Amino acid sequence: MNPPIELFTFQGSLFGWRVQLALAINNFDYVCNYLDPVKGEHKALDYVALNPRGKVPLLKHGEFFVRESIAILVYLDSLYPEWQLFGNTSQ
Ligand SMILES: N[C@@H](CCC(=O)N[C@@H](CS)C(=O)NCC(=O)O)C(=O)O
Repeated sequence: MNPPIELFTFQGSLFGWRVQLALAINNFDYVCNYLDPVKGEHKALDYVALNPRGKVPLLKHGEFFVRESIAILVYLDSLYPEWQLFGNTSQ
């Protein structure tokens, strides 16, 4: 996958797991950056520059950023029409 998918999350983040599960189900290659919430790494200036909400998960795909877990799943669906977590129909 070019550019690579990068995920920023915490160890044990339920919202991060949601995204990691979706990535794992389809064997997506991605780089996982674990931030340490105890050290406040999600509030550090370099991270807040990427995600002004100061939260995880954050998906970076090239210069495109998605900052909410469900939105990330929808974005992944849009990248891979052959893989549809949400499906294409109402059934
Ligand atoms: N609705 C957001 C929730 C994200 C969220 O609350 N993440 C938590 C970790 S599970 C977080 O970043 N907490 C740190 C903070 O709020 O300072 C999503 O689904 O992505």
